[in-house]
Amino acid sequence: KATRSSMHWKDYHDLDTIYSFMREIRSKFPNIVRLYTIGQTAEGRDLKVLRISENPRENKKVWIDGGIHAREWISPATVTFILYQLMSNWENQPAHIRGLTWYIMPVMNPDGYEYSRTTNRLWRKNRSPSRQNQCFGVDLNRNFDIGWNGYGSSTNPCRDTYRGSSPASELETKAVAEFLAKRKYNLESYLTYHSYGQMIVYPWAYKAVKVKDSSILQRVGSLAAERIAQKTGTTYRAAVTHEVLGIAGGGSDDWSRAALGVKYVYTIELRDRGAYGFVLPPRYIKDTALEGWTVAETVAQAIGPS
Ligand code: ING
Ligand code: ZN
Repeated sequence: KATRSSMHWKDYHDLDTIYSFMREIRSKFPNIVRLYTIGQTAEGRDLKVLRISENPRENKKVWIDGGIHAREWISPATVTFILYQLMSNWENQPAHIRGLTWYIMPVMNPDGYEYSRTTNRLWRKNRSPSRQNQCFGVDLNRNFDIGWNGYGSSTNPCRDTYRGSSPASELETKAVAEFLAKRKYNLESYLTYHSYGQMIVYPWAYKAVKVKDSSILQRVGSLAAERIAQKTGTTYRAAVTHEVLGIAGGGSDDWSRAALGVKYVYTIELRDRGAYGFVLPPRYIKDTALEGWTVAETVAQAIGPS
């Protein structure tokens, strides 16, 4: 069982190590794991998604992504940890976990992630060049085709929240949106990991309106927060996005609800609350990743067996 792996959660990893880990998982579980390349970035890197499923035709589906924002390194670390939690003990997972189809994309913004690792630690966007001026990058979490109207986003390519030249103008956005649109049948949950703030938030972000099912989303989010507090002692808050983070259009979470009708839609803002902010020291990875896993587990349980 104990295969040697280059992966661990004592430090952050580059894209190659994360992609090797994904290939390793696929070769260890060839019958239930599929590795997709769903597109390429402006700089030519692959966009990779793993599917874990014992019954892709029938199972309810959960999508998990990380690394939409380059500098939020704890997010890919958490999503790879979720993958590890699932696969290190797959045979003993409860029915509500084994009975789901899991789509896992640890790094939605590989160009930005590598740029943050090598050049500018606090880079947020992708790295596509602007046609308007000398600036680079679009905020992928302002680029989805929902409420793409300027609230909480910028028309200026030099800004951190630049929304792009049009909805889904970016290769990353397009690849994810097309992949998911084809698989929206039975897609029960969309989970996207960010940092920081220690919050579990749900739609809407693009308008100050309550989403249908908001009481269920609040209940399941609060339950996840309670379990996190029990496990690691960290306080997370479950809330509506627009109430705690303000209005912002073009988010992937809102898009999954509006365009695909996904029910359990959450953006998870991992640690911390600002002491280290995006530059969370590696000693906090394990517990923070466990908090992220706890949210996924709680949502899986809420969905129930297929
Ligand atoms: N937070 C999110 C951001 O994109 C968010 C908050 C979620 C905004 C959903 C809009 C929609 O700004 C971080 N930390 O990136
Ligand atoms: Zn983010």
